[in-house]
Amino acid sequence: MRPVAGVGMVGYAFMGRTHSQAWRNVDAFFDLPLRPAMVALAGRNPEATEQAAAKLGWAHAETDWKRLLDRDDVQIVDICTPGDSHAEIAVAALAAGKHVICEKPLANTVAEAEEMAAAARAAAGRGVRAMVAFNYRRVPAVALARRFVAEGKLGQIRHVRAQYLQDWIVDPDFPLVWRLQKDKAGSGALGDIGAHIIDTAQYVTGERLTGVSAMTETFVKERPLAAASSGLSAGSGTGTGPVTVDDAALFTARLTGGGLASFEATRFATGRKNALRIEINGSLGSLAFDFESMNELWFHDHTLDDAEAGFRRVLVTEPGHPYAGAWWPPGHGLGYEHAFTHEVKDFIEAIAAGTDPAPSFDDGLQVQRVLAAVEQSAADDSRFTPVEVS
Ligand code: SOE
Repeated sequence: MRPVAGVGMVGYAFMGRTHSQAWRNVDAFFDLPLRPAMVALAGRNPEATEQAAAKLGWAHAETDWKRLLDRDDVQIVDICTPGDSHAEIAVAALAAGKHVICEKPLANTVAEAEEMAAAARAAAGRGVRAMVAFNYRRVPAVALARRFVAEGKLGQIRHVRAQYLQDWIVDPDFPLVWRLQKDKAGSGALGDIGAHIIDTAQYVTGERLTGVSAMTETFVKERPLAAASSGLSAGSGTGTGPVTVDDAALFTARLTGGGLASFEATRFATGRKNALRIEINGSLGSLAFDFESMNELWFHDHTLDDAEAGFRRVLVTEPGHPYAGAWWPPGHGLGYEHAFTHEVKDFIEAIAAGTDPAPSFDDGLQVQRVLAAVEQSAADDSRFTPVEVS
């Protein structure tokens, strides 16, 4: 009989639902050293939490996340709340000896992320593990891109071009949900989706960003107040309120290996729904990925003859591709939800092996530092060189 790892999750909105399906399915598709048990779901509203627990597959509902820390049948705490509560929950859970998986971005500020990373380092000494949930690392094509770079197929990295494009708040009447409020979300498109492309770029290249030059913009500055919200949609209440985060963030960066990178994160790219894109150009070849075609990785081998070279599509559904073999026959493809399943699989394996999972809270802190640098650079107008408009 395998030992059981009891899970307690906080939050049940969009991310809570993705993580719940991951906990529900992971043991059915992967051979795990520990059997995850969906012990309890925590939320503030008793009725809504009970309903969500029943629907999503949790055995119990708790109305205070602190109750999860008192439960002996909970060994893992999964944090799916807005960023303003990540630090408090994660630090308390780690101190209580619970392994922690925390949604991204790790925190709302660098100070909070530093506290969380320090707590994770201390906990690791006691065999307690912490991971930040940058799910796109676990898309098979993205993991394959990392493998290609690590194998040296790209040579020296010269360029990274990363974009995360969405359009769900283009309508100025779309309400002021928590993702548009700085006190809850920390920042806007920057932290919510820019954090993903920063992590993806650092993960795939194996390099770090060493500095940035940035601009951000809030196109719609006032919005209807939100009534009850669910996932990314919400009804409007009465009155309006200020949008306190960026709608779009653009920045350039330098990489540790000497390459140059550009990043664009926006929720105003009409027609683009969830286009996390990355192109990497190296001295020996290039890679390109777009989440809207998430089962494909494009690879150009520059060592080939001119006549043969050129971008070719790798359909990342073969048994030899990362994670893919656990699912369907070649060509049948995976979706958004699978990356979350892969994430908890890797987390459980790291817990059982007594190793630090990746991305660690230190990796999350590094991303948080980049986010803060982008905000600082964007706020500094002296770096913007005006051009006379004729
Ligand atoms: C909203 O922009 C959002 O749900 C992000 O919060 C997620 O991290 C991303 O995966 C999809 O878009």
